Amino acid sequence: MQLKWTAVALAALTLVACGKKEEAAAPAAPAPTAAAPAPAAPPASTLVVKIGHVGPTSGAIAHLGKDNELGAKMAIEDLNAKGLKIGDKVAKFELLAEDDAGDPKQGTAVAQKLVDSKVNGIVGHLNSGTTIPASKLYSDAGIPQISPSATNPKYTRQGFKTAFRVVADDTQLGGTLGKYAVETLKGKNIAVIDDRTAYGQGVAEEFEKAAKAAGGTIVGHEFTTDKSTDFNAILTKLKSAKPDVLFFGGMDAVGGPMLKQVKQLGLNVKFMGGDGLCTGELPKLAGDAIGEEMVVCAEAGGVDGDFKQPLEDFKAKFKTKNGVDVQIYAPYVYDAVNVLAEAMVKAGSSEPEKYLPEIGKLQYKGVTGPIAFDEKGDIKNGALTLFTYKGGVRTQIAVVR
Ligand code: ABU
Repeated sequence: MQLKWTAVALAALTLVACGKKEEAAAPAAPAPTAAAPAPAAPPASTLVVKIGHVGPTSGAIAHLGKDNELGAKMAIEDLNAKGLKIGDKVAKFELLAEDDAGDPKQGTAVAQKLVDSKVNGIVGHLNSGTTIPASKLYSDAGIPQISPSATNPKYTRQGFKTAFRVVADDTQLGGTLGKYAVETLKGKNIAVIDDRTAYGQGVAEEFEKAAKAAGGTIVGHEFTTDKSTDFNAILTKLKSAKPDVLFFGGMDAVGGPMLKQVKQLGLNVKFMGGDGLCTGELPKLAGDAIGEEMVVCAEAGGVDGDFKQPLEDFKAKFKTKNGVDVQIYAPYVYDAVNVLAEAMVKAGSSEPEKYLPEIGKLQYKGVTGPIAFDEKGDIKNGALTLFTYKGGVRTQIAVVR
């Protein structure tokens, strides 16, 4: 669970980060001699395929953006090592990685940059708040987009044929967690805080609906932002309502400091959250306020049975290669890139309009389990994994559908 962003990982990212890195001058080639002939130009039968990736690799959740980007880089390396053929050409995949800082405006700016670069497909963005506005640009350009982590239902409900998602959505996440709060954790008085982002607000509303439907009472719902650090006023107000469960709709960068203040105020609650909270980084952000089995959260995907081993193998390879553990969604990014490649192989083309129809027909066996899409572009039969933290380590409770 050690989650330091090591020099190894940084060095790995440097190789791929930002489209602009691709423009860096290559070292001068040595003059050809009899002993060292000039390197051969790529054969004419090579097809360059550009995959765009976008996530917040700067800002408060940069650890999650970098996690996703490393998943994309691993997929590109593996695809190139396989020498995949698209039609009669050997594909050479290139990663154009961009940083949206989790900001909707920056998200659309980098999306336009990738559209202008004529990428063949997009994996991203990480946040719902950036994925949804960017999806209009990709749709207008006809470029297939797969989000590995944006869970707001709206993303796939805009009628865009180009939008796909390889994780469950907030209806399933919030709904499952709301029911779990009442039926399993036996919560009666439930408090809710959300960060007013597309993700935080959406997942909190779904949680609240499901908790009420299961017989729980919502004793208060307060609001914060995705940049806040002081929660004393809202926590003090909620404390007076004597909650036994507190749900937070937001990301770990805010949830960690919030947990510290929950502890300082002596609030005795089960602290719940969706996938944005459920990261490997949370124990570092919350310190000893993480408690022992006090936090319950869910990842918007999950595997059981025979599918467990491929995911474990991926996580081990990720650690070896990058020197850091998977935070949460890197394996989903890895699969999303491979889904795009598989659809191109099936179509015999990397042209977006030719391979787009193949994405919806795929039955892909990924490291995160089987992937097939419904008519909206959402994963069929998506699973969730419930986690808690024991001894400061993210520990699986159950996989649920
Ligand atoms: N699903 C949590 C993190 C990303 C998002 O949906 O904003």
